[in-house]
Amino acid sequence: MSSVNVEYRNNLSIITIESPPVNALSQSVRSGLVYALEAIKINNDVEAIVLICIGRTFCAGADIREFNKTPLSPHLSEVISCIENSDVPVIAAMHGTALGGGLELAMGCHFRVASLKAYVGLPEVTLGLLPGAMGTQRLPRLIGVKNALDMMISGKPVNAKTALSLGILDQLIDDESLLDGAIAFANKLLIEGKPIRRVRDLTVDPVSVGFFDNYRKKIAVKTRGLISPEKIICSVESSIEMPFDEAVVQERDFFSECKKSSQSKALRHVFFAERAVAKIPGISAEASQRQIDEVSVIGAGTMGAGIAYSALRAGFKVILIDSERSGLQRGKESIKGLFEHDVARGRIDDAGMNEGLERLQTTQSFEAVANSDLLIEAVFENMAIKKEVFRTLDKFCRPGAILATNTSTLDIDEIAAATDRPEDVIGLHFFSPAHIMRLLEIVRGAKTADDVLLTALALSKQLQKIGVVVGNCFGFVGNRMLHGYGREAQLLLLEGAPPEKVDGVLQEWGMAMGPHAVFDLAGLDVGYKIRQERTDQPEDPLFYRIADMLSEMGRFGQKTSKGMYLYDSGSREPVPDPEVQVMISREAELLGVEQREISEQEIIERCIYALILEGSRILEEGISPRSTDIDVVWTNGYGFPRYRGGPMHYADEIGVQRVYEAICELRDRFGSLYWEVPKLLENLGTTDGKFADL
Ligand code: 3H9
Repeated sequence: MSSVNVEYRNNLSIITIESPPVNALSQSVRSGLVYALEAIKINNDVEAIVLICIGRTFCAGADIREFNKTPLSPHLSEVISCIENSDVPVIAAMHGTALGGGLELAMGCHFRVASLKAYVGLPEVTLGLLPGAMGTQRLPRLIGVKNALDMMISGKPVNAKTALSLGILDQLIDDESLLDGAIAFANKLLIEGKPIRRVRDLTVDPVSVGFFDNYRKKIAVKTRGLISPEKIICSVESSIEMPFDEAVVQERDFFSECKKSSQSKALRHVFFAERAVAKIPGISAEASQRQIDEVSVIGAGTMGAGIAYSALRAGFKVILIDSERSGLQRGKESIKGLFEHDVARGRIDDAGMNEGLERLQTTQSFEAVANSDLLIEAVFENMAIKKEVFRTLDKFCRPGAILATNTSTLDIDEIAAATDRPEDVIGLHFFSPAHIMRLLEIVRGAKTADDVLLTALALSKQLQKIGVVVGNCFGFVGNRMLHGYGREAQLLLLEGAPPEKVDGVLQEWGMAMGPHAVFDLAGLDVGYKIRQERTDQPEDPLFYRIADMLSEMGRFGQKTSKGMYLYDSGSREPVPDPEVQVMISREAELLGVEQREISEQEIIERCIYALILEGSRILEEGISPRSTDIDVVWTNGYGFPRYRGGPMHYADEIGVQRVYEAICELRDRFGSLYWEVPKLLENLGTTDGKFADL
């Protein structure tokens, strides 16, 4: 349901948009606005118009769901032009988040006021787009080229105070009285006889010679592989070089080019996938969340400290528990260090840090955590140790407390069985560094209660993370898929592709880091220990051969300055090591693997198709209910390029049939130990199916 209403108050008219949940500018809102403006036009008593929204926010932009359909009239730019051409002043009154087309609409108004807590921004770049309703032309006119580019290229909204100082807003208003404040602002304008200010008529301040080239260079690394940032820059360049009307035609062409691109489709896919994860199929309608006020973290190592810090930043009371006094001291210091780092970055002030540290308690005694609502175990990745911790928690914790394990691979049901309350046990798989990484795998055990799952999902939001519910199996979704991806990266070494080539090709393809650099970062010993503990390893002497050898040599990666690569002291830059290359060649000879020139295409297909194959198995086994969940895991936790939408969307985009056929070829070439094709993939591949349709 969406509506645009007009109300008359004395000499003013108030246009109200109500289109839940976020007042997106759908076709019905756009046409409602045009009708409203026409109705007001014939009322000669109206001297000013206030445009405001009902609900939690001002317009959050164009309706993204319409982008897959044929554009419907009126176009947002036409609506904005109608507003700007109005003979009486129009004042946008914003609250919540005025984003994308929402801010463009406001910039078409003659004045802008906003509540103190409002945010405004042009985040189109995050959807692979550029502002397409004249935003690339109006924002530079309002706040200058550099500031406008910074906002559009980062896509990050700015708060109301910053927006006022930049010149986007004309006045801030108390949150409770936005409409009254906007009306008072309008009346003041009329009394003072302030002329209408049309942003299109402003001129853009010139920039220095070479400014745009330097800007391009500055953002090159961050925007690697993306199409829309360059379009934004070109469009902003035109705001200086072309008349407004010509520049907006070009902007519109750029917009439709970007909208059609596979990058934008992928980024829009991720946008909706990230919202869909919170809707878990099959949850009882009666289930409600449990109350969480106090969180205890067991284990004060790097992971435990990172989790504790996230919980403190989210406002929880936190107890950190460790058997070693020295471990607790280290944990406390690292939490303090994380706070200080955020203070230095301006993310929190001193008072916030001190208040946060006051909410932290440390202890060596399990009795101290008896009343906690949520307990997160983050001890060494070993089943016997974890079971012991859960037996102890079962003994001490109050009934109804949620007992979570941060295991990255182990069987949740086996851990839960160490307690008399398996329904309260859940996996919360944080990624390292826990206070930074957005992904949280929420592992549902066979007996995990629905209200525990709901609470975990709500918690992920409070921690500002994306919680994805996954089933219980070795490595869950992310690490299970990583296993196949890493295996291929390892095999490619023996077959003749040097580590820097494998990494370079995959990075160029879009991965945030190459797999060998990732394993060096995570610690080669970590994967080694996990493989040692597994009883179902394939009988293949080539399997993770090089990684295991390096680990046995004590070359664990960055932390020992040597792994697959060499690292200069204090540097994270991987340097190829000729000794490793000699070792790989020698090992290949010993194992009878013939080395050859390996093409870039083969590197990409072997690694990425291994991901898709494992993703298919995960779907077939019901470990993930939706392919979109897998995409969210990989784009948020493993550096898979968002602009490719995640492995399953990527398969849909290039054609599942093509992927299926290539995997069949790989199976015929390398055998079915790793490349056995699951029925689900075969069905999709032979019926022109898509993962999105499952
Ligand atoms: C644009 O404007 C292009 C123009 O330049 C040119 C046009 C010609 N459309 O995030 P939430 C849905 S591009 C449709 O959970 P929150 C969302 O899917 C756009 N639907 O809430 C979800 O649905 P469901 C530029 C949208 O409070 C529900 O609303 N704008 C849109 O955590 C709640 O969303 C943006 O990129 C939309 N534009 O966060 C802003 N936005 O309940 C995108 C949301 O069925 N939006 N939905 O799952 C956001 O960043 C956040 O939604 C917002 C609220 C911060 C607003």
